[in-house]
Order: sequence, then C-alpha cells, then structure tokens
Amino acid sequence: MFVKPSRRRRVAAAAALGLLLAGCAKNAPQDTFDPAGSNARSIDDLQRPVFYVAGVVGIIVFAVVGYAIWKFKDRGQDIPEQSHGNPKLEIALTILPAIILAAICVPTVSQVFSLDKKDNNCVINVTGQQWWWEYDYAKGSECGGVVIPESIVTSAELVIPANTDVLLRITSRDVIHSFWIPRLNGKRDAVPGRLHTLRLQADQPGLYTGQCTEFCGLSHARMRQAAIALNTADFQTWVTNQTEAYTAPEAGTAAAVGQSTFIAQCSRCHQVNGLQDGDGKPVLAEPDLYVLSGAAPNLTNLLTRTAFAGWTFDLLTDECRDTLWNAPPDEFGALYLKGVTAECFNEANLREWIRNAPAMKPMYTDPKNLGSTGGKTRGMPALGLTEAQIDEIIAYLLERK
Ligand code: HEC
Ligand SMILES: [Cu+2]
Repeated sequence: MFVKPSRRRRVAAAAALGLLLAGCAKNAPQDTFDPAGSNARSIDDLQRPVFYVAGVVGIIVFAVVGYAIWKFKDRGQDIPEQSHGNPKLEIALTILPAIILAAICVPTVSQVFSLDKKDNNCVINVTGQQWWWEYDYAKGSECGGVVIPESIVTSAELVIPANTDVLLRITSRDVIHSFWIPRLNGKRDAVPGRLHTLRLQADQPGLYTGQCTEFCGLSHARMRQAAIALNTADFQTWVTNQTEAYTAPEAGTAAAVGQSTFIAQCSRCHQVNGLQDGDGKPVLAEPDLYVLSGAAPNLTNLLTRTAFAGWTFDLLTDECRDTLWNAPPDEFGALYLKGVTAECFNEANLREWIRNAPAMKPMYTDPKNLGSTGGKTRGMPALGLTEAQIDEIIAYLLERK
C-alpha cells in the first residue's frame, strides 16, 4: 500500500510520542508526580491546580497569538488603521493576572513556610562531596520512637523509619551539590559552609531513589542516593546492627588476613568502627590527609547496604536487587535487613572497584594531576593491589555486617 511520505512521518511521530509517554509511565522510580510521603504530597497537591490554571492561560495565549498570526498575515493588504491605547482593556489585563498571581501566591507562600518547619526529634546530618553522600545520625535523636544510642555514620543509603518526619541538615565538603529524593520531597542545595534543612517522610516501607541534582563535576551523574524506609521494629533492628560492638575475625581465617591487608591498604582513608591493630591500638582513618573533600565513606557495615560509590554500583546481583525493589511494603524490611547474603553478593562489582576504582567512576585521580590539589585525590585512587590481596579484603568485608 502506498502511504504519502508526510502521512508516514506523522504516523512515525505519533508512534514515537506514544512510546515516549509509555516509557514515562512505566518503571519511573523517580517520579515527582507520584508522591510517596506527606511532604511530597503537599507539593503535588499545590502544583496540580497551579498547573491546570497555568495550562488554561497558556492555551488561551497560544490560541490568540495563533489567531492573530493567521488573521493579520501579510497578504499584500493595506496597512490597517493605527490605534493607540485602550484603557479598559489595559486595566483589565493588569488586574486579572494580578488576581491569578495573588491566588497562587497565598497557598504557595504558606506551603513554603509549612515545609520549612524544623521542630523534629529525628535529626540526620547529610554531607555531600565529590561524589557521594554521607549520613550521620545524631546521637540522642529519637526517630519514630527509636533512640539513636551513638552516632551512626554511613553512606549511599539513608535509612529512615517509615511514617515519621525526619529532619536532614544538609551541607557540603567541597562544591555545591543538591539532595533530591523526588517521591519524598523537593530538592535542597548542599552548600559548603551553610546548613540547609529538608524534611523527609515516607508513608510505607520501601526504597526511594534519588540523585544529586546540581552539576558537581566529572562524576556528577554517578552521585546517586536512596532512602530506605523501614517500619519501627525493623528500624530498631537496623540501629542495633549498626551500633553493635566490633568483633575481630577469628585468627587464622582468610578474613583475619584481610583485616591486616585492610589496615595496611584502606584504613588511612576508610574508618571501620572498633578496628584495632595488632597492639590493640584503635585504627583511625585520616582521609583529610589524602582526599580533597577530607572524607571517605565509613565502611563499618558496608554489606548492609545494597549499592556503593554514590549508590551507583550494585552490591546485590540483578535478580536479588529486583526482588528487593519489587518487594511489597510488609516484606521489604525483612528482606533489606538480610543485607548482602552470599548468594546475592555481586562480587564482580566490588572486586573491580577495589582493583581500579577510577576505571568505574572517573575521579581525576590521575597521579600526574595531583599537583594542584597538594597530592590529595578526588575520590578513590587505584591502589595497585594483587588479586590475592583483593580476595583477602573481600573475605574481611563479607564478615562485616
Ligand atoms: C586515598 C584514600 C582512599 C584509600 C586508600 C581507599 N579508598 Fe576507598 N574510597 C575513597 C573515597 C574518597 C571513596 C568515595 C568515592 C566515591 O564514591 O565517589 C571511596 C569509596 C570506597 C567504597 C564505596 C563505599 C560507599 O559506601 O560508597 C568502597 C567499598 C571502598 N572505597 C573500598 C576501599 C578498600 C577496600 C580500600 C583498600 C583496598 C580502599 N577503599 C582504599 C578513598 C580511599
Ligand atoms: Cu553532587
């Protein structure tokens, strides 16, 4: 059958648009139009009517402009009679938008103030840096009835109690970043030297993804984050796990060898809480001496998290990740608290990272470029370890959860 090219093009365009829209509707974990908590919902409740009003105004404006273009197109006709001024129309067109803007302004301003309420017992300090987020749960905070017994420092995943308003205090150690979990609230910039607050609340247990939304350098696209909401009992279990005392691996095991390799190779940058050297002295990380931002992720309970390095690379195999992501709310917590089990461990990702991190995530850690930063790296350098050393470290990390 012969189809005119113009018609074919129109059909193709319609099909492409259809596909695009279908793509939006399916598998969109960062959909602002699908709020999952009270803060995000109050924004959504406001933006929808505003969008409709603005949409109607937009359609009217486009229609009038279109009509004028069509009607007064130059067809060689005489120049029409020139007129000047129409006070009635001008006054009407000044007052009408003023009324519309005032009507939108009142709920918007009151919304801004209500979202900015800072009274909260659950305070989590959030620090952005190139290119990951650090979370520090303030000691003594009360989150959904659970008291944080000592500061918990973690990265990649922000674990929060479901159905509870938590207050984030956001800052940055280097450049400006922006914290955003679209289904839980709007964006908040992380600015060095300033503290900005943001509330998060999730109605149900589950996983809510987000990403840094202020361009922050080379690996900006690999600076993601997730909020993990757990019910109160599961959140209590998580807090207890995170604050458990350190247990050294049994002497003679692969993990014990891994502990010494870790001390030799990793702990100048990465803290593992409670770790001691052979003489029983605490091993304390000094990332400020080696890393430009002055920090590196705390690795105490690495394998309780599901992804690493700016929540970009999975610690779970694809299958286990899909199971977790799609778990119904009442099963999610138990599954998450299992951490990275042996059968779900995505070993290839972690090995590759320890072997050569900058190959997975560009980080300006080229030794030739360190002159301008006083020898400090942005992000994690390649350490030139042997495969045997990597085995030892993995065995050690697998025990730490
Ligand atoms: C010179 C400092 C430095 C050294 C030494 C170092 N790292 Fe890192 N590491 C970093 C920095 C900085 C990051 C954050 C990089 C990012 O996500 O962009 C990081 C990230 C990581 C992460 C991801 C953690 C998370 O929660 O996102 C793991 C795992 C890791 N390093 C393991 C190791 C291991 C194992 C060693 C020792 C073999 C090691 N690192 C040595 C600086 C270092
Ligand atoms: Cu960033």
